[in-house]
Amino acid sequence: MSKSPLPGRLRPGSAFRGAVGVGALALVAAACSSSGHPSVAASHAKSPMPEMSSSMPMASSSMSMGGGALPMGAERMHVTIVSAAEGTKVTGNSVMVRVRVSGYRDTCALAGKHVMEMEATATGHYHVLLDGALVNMYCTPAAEVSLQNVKPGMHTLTVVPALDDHAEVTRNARSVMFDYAPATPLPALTGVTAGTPAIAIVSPGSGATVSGTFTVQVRITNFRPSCALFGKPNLDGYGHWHLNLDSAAGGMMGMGGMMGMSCTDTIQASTAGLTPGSTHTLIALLVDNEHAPLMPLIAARVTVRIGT
Ligand SMILES: [Cu+2]
Repeated sequence: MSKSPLPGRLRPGSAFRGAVGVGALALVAAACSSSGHPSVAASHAKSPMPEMSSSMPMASSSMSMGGGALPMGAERMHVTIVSAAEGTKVTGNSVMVRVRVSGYRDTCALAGKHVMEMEATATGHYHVLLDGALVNMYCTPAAEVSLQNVKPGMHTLTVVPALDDHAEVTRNARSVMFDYAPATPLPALTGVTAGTPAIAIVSPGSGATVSGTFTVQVRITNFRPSCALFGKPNLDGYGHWHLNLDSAAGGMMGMGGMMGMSCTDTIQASTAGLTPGSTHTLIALLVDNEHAPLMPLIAARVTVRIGT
């Protein structure tokens, strides 16, 4: 996989930072685009977001980050940064951001699910970005962001309301700057070389029935999952994994169907929003720090039945 950001390759985050500034435009542009997710992963492109190289990188990338048209009501999804206060000096090696969500119900249980048009903006979660790069999705009143591999100095945290399919309401994003002045700086992590990375699903087993909240366990080899590196520049041999429902080829680098991401060998998944008796495919895929799937795709799949 690629090393730290290559010249000429836009990081999703750096483009997103621009997109926040043109949020209103992005919303209009997204509303005009056809619905559905552009298939990024399916193109087997090396760059996670090839459409960024188009002649309108900002509008195009924000549409891509939005995963297509934003449904009606998305403009009512708001977030407030309760803390940290603007200019806060952070001497520890993580920063806590407290968030209040309004206009929608904050939940991770429906992430990656197809939620009907009229209800699509009733639920969602929020994304946290560090210096414009996506760290993770959250559905709790507070989010802790590691400052591993972050240089001392001023940095920007951005909180964005997100739909269940991870489409971002960029117009309603909120940002705060903080001053990272570590008392005891973390040693920087550097890339490692290992064999060919692999991932396997240990449980549930093929054909298993799953209900409510259930655990998906994987076995990862030749790869170092790291939560501290979520959203940081890529390092060889490091990343994490995403659990997707039915597809790894949706918009936003395949994140349209993402139920969650993990840096351990388990993730808690939910059958909320899925029809009892239906069958679905769970896909565990290895991704880099910037959330782009490793290419060629390294993924494991298991088909499960949704219980009552
Ligand atoms: Cu991720």
